Amino acid sequence: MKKTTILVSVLAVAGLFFATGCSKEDFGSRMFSKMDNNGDSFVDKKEYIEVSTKRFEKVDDNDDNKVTSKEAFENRFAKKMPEIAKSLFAKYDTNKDGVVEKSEMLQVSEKSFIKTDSNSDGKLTKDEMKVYRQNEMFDKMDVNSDNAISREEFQNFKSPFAK
Ligand SMILES: [Ca+2]
Ligand SMILES: [Ca+2]
Ligand SMILES: [Ca+2]
Ligand SMILES: [Ca+2]
Repeated sequence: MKKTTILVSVLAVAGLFFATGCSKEDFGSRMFSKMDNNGDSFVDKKEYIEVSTKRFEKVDDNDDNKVTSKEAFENRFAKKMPEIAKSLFAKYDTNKDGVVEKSEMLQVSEKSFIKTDSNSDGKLTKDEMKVYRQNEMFDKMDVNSDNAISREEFQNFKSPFAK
């Protein structure tokens, strides 16, 4: 169950980068530098949560701090990757009422930060992110194991958690 949470949040970030296909190294470092806002080579909890918040605000079309299923599925990302959007929505909607409130999103993000911070020092290094995000999910998606994810592999990837 915990693994599911991590993988799903990985998928969200990965979606930003795989649209055009990229190498394994690229994937890790681009994601990391995107999250490391102040460039100190650590991603702290604030930075981590900021990324989730920005994503949330982007999807929350009418700015009421709630993401309805309509908002969640009628955007470019969801149309391109409906399976991922579905898993994400289910993951964030912790009370299963069909709406993701900002407080739910923050809770889930905080949990996944704690899980990724394997030495519990409150900061994520590139390596910690690598272990948790890059490998787990990259290997799942890299169907032919050539260490690169093609656009096709990305598009064919079906979340094992979607019904
Ligand atoms: Ca930082
Ligand atoms: Ca809304
Ligand atoms: Ca909810
Ligand atoms: Ca750490």
